[in-house]
Order: sequence, then C-alpha cells, then structure tokens
Amino acid sequence: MVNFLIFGPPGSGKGTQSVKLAEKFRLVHLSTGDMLRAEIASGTDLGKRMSTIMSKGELVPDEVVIEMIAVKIDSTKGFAGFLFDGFPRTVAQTVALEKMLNDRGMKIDRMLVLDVDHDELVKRLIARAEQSGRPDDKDPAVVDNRIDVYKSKTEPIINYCREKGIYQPVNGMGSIDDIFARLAEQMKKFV
Ligand code: B4P
Repeated sequence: MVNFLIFGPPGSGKGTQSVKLAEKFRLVHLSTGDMLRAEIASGTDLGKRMSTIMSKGELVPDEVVIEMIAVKIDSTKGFAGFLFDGFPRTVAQTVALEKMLNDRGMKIDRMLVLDVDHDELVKRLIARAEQSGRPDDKDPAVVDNRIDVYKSKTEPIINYCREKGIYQPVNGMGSIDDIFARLAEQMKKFV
C-alpha cells in the first residue's frame, strides 16, 4: 500500500486532480469535503451542524473527520493505497492519521502540495460558485476566511511533514493536464 496526501489552499485543485490521479494509480480517493457534503445532502443531524460551520468557511471539528476517515480506511479493501484529499487540515488531524495508518502497518508516503497564487485561487472559486452553487464559494468574505483558516490552521502541517522528509511541493499553476502530469511524475517514484 502507498498513501499520498494531496494538499493545498481552497481552490488549489485538490479535488480536481485527485479524481484523475486515483484512477491512474488505482488509489482510493478519500475527500473529507465530499464526505461532509454527502452528510449535509442526506439531512442528518450531523450534516445540519456541519453545514452551519462550512457555510462560514470554518473547519469542522477534528473528531468528526477523523472518525469518518477511520471508518473508510477499515471498510476499504483491494486497492493500491489511499489518496487523502482535503484531509488532514490541522496538525492534530495529521497526528491522528499517522497513528491510524501506523496501527494498520501503513504510513503517509508523500505529501504533494499544490502551490497556487492567491489571485488565481479566488478566480477559480468564484468561477466554481457559478456552477456548483456551493454556499462556501458564493460569498467573497467566506472565500477569504477559508484562505485565512488555511494559513493559520492547515499550513503548519507543511513544516510537520517537511521534518519527516515527505514534503513535495508541486507547481499548481497552469492547465489541469499540465498540473496532472507534474503530480503523476512525482507519484510514479512511489507506486
Ligand atoms: P474541500 O471540499 O476540501 O474543498 P476546497 O478546499 O474548497 O477545494 P479544492 O482544492 O478541492 O478545489 P477544486 O479541485 O474543487 O473543503 C470544503 C470545506 O469542507 C472546507 O472549507 C471545510 O469547511 C470542510 N472540510 C473539508 N475537509 C475538512 C477537514 N479535514 N477538517 C475540517 N473541515 C474540513 O478546484 C476548485 C475549482 O477550480 C473548481 O471549479 C475546478 O474546476 C477549478 N480548477 C481546478 N484546477 C484548475 C486549473 N488548473 N485551472 C483552472 N481552474 C481549475
């Protein structure tokens, strides 16, 4: 099993690239954003509480996403590994993921970080808002808050992973196909 994190600010293309990479490398794509949106769509109490948090551009509590990921890891068999998209988003989530994987004889093999300019992030999210109807994309103040939350709570994971020797920056500017080729080149070294 080989396990990757795909990492970057909101709108950096994590979700877009993960779908293509998971298919190419036969990985299980685990997106906490997609899992949370599915919970909201099914109208559960948990979904209702998470919807309020996400529509403000805040992170949902660590224990909620850690539990979701643990259930998925244990119910998935027969793949080459996992591609974690949008998880972890805090250092506490990173420590929990490492423990979860280590307890099952696995580890985080590589963290691929998409580097994208601030203006390009805002441009992509505004464009997505027109098609997706996602409430967290529609309001520019919420988009700004998501980017601020990324800087304060999520970016510190980069240093944590750099110290572990698994950090790999990737240029996230340009066409979807060009960025895909750069990511695939890095991943090939491990698969
Ligand atoms: P996510 O669903 O993870 O989404 P994201 O960060 O907004 O976007 P992503 O980087 O995946 O962008 P995408 O490929 O779609 O998070 C949403 C919310 O869920 C968070 O704010 C938080 O509240 C909550 N959450 C999720 N995980 C959590 C966790 N672990 N802990 C706590 N809270 C959590 O790309 C964006 C747009 O750009 C798309 O329209 C795409 O088509 C376009 N695009 C992509 N690449 C492009 C390119 N190269 N050129 C032009 N456009 C491009």
